[in-house]
Amino acid sequence: MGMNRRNIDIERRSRRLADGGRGEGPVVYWMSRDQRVGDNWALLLAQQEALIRRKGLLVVFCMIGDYPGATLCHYRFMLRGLQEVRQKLHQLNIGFTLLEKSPEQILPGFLHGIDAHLLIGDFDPLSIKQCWKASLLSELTAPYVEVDTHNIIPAWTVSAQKEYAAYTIRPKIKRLLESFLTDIPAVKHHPFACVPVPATVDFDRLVRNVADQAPVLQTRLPAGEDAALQAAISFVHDKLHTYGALRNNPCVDGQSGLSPYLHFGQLSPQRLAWLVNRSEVSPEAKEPFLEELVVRRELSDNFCLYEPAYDRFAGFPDWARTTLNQHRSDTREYIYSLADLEAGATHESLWNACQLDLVQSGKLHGYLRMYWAKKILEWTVDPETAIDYAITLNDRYSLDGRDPNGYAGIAWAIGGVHDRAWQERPVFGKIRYMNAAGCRRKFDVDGYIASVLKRCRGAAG
Ligand code: FAD
Ligand code: FO1
Repeated sequence: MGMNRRNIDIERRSRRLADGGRGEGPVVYWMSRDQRVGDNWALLLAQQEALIRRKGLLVVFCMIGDYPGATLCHYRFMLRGLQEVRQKLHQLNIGFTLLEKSPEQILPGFLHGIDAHLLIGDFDPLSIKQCWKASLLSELTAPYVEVDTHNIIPAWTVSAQKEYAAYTIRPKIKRLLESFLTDIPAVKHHPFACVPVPATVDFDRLVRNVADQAPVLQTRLPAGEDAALQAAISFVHDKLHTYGALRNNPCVDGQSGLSPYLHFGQLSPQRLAWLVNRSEVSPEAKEPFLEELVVRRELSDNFCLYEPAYDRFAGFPDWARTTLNQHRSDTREYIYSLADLEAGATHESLWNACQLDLVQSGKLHGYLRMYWAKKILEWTVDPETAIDYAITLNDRYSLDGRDPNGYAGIAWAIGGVHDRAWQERPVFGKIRYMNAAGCRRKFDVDGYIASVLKRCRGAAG
């Protein structure tokens, strides 16, 4: 790929957030969402600018200890991934430093101190990131450019508004996908040294401490971008061709299992889609997977980017808020507290098995997630409590939690977001209904429950 083709590919995924005075120091990539060296358009843009201006290149990660909903299990997975990032960057003569402070507190001073030439950031629609970005913009002196390297087509390019459903965003994505779904160039060895930045934290000790304290999960998914790419290649080679048929059956391992890698940015969705497209699997077999990976995932980012209330009742569409309001005073046959739900102590054995599975393995099968969240609507006093409990449990226990896919998924299940009105019934109103009987018609519920109990009893030892 010639330099100009490469430049165009890199630059059209970026947007300038602020002008400013370019310092004499290194170009800085503030890494947050996309925690990988390979297939990272933000890093590629940062390197391109550093090469043109003959500057050093530094990657900075600002780690906060109280990321909303995160537990030690999540930090262990993330930090192991960041260890690999640091090592790969070192081999490329690119600097890496982890700052143990919130970005809006530490970045302006840090960048000023090293007289940063330019700041590159990666795109993330979540409100915590929007807050970090807004406060940075008010204090920065260097220019600041944002790159969407989490979506194949940048979220702001796909649509300038909140999309109603998959069928409204799909044509907008399909029209652009051909031109954006390209191969991704590799980062080069960087010829200009970056002034060594005094490490503010003993990174390896931090990783060891977190790893020692975090409870062991059953999934034991190996973290990091090398393992992520291996898992992606194996999925495409071994499971893609049966994905369409098996993906809704929790009793078989028919889904990719790649969401933690995608959530922490250890795997590029573009690389995954590229591998799928290049595989010799039939187009019909590719379609259902690309629909989820590209359309549903980019629809979730669109929802969180353009709906500030993505995690609240106010974010539900009008028809859903109306119908849920009309059924507020319906009798709830069962009411459970957050503690009841967290302990999987309800009257329904399938739901309890789902919750046990989620807690023990840090993951719940995509089909069961829909049923799991909908029952929380049915068994709590009101929809506000339901969305609050569902988000709390999903973010606390799921390795792929704290993600736009989760907020959109829960809003879909409880608030009809991206869905349509269904047959009206108590409590749900016209929100799509799901129950254990419906699951029994789809898969071997008793088999699933038995497998969870066996697996978890084994873990309980
Ligand atoms: P696969 O079926 O193999 O799909 C591959 C990838 O496509 C996924 O990793 C994901 O990035 C994307 N994808 C698949 N289904 C969806 C979907 N419905 N919406 C958006 N993207 C999708 N996904 C998360 O990443 N984090 C969450 O916290 C999360 N919470 C959810 C909560 C509820 C109530 C619901 C209904 C869905 C939720 N999802 C969440 C979406 C989906 O269930 C998961 O992405 C999927 O099950 C992850 O497993 P997988 O990677 O094996 O999926
Ligand atoms: N991003 C950061 O920039 N700093 C953090 O300390 C941080 C912690 C964290 C913990 C758990 C988790 O699931 C995500 C975390 N993230 C952090 C954000 C993550 O990198 C993703 O950007 C978002 O969660 C996805 O939108």
